[in-house]
Amino acid sequence: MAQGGRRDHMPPALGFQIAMNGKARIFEQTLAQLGAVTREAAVKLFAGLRSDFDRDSASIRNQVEWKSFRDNWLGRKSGVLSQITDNWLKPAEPGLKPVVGQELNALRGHVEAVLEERRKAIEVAAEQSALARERIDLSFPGVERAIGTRHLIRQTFEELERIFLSIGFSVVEGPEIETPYYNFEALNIPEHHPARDNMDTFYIDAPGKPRGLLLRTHTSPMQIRTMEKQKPPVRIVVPGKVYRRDNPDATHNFMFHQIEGLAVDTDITFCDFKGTVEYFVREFLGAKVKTRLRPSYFPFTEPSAEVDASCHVCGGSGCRVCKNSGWIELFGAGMVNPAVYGFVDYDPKRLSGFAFGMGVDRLAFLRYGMNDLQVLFQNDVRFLRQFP
Ligand code: 2U9
Repeated sequence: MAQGGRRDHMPPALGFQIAMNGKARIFEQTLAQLGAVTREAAVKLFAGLRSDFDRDSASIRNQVEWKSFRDNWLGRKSGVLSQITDNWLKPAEPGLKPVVGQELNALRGHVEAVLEERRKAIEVAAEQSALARERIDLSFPGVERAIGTRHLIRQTFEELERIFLSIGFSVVEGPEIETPYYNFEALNIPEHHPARDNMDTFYIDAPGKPRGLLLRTHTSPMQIRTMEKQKPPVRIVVPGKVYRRDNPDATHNFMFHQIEGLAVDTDITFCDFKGTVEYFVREFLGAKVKTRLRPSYFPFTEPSAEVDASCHVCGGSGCRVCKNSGWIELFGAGMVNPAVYGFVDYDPKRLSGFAFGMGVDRLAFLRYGMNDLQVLFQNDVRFLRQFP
């Protein structure tokens, strides 16, 4: 398709690859100018146009090209067929007019029919390729959404709660921000009591509270609140977060988790206390584990005890976990100090009870043989995935 040759350089589908005579396209000239003075010559010109049309229409690829091609052939002002009407038919010699008219009508019918055929073919092809593109492959594997697992601390809480629920305790929860009264005084820890030393915490200025508020150092305030509201018998466990001013290391943190328990009734004895503690230890660490009580001190219990369990790793013969003692310190407990009843309007002559408090992080730490408490708070999935 050399320039100045028989074809111009327009893309074929635009429909201008039509025979030229000198400079002008043939339909821009009259038949006389083209030297077509006989029927045969006119018929031959139409045949040439038709074959140009057929060739170019075959190369239309999409709807945009089709529209442009249609306008070039059927456009009302400058379409090929309009120009043939103006330049060939209208000025034709009277003797040629009928044949030019017939040929023109035949060409128009052909052009319209082929264009319609091409339009449908392009539409079908476009639909098919859209279908292929948008086809949904039902055999394709679905998107797997990881829903996560419960944190080891949450799992341990649930295990502890299950054990105490099974022997008639209820679970209650309370606020993490407390008043100094509920956190200390009502628990028989007056100001300047040495027990406050290891319960230093975070204080919050609050309007109307000259002594401020604090982050609770144990969940015990909730036992006081429960006894204030509820008459005995009381059998509750209180799980939750507690805070102390501590520097984080492998065995300490400024926030940790506790579950505390309280049972108060008219005839609760040290025997009930011991039996409950032993039942719990066996449920939590295994039927073979033995329990030992050592004397201790807490302002809110009297007498107080540390509860030890025979080492669940070596069975009591001595190992690294129990530091060769055969025993592991589990938690603190005791009979409720009668002084506490005075703060909640319970009658200390008629009532007795026991209480205990355990660090949940420490229990998980012991049970799973961990060596660093901090992994519980870092949320590294390599750790979390070990406890599905
Ligand atoms: C009331 C009466 C008594 C709760 C108790 C302990 C012993 C205890 C510590 C264990 C490790 C706290 O997490 S820890 O640091 N707790 O040893 N707690 S008796 O006694 C109460 C509580 C509330 C009204």
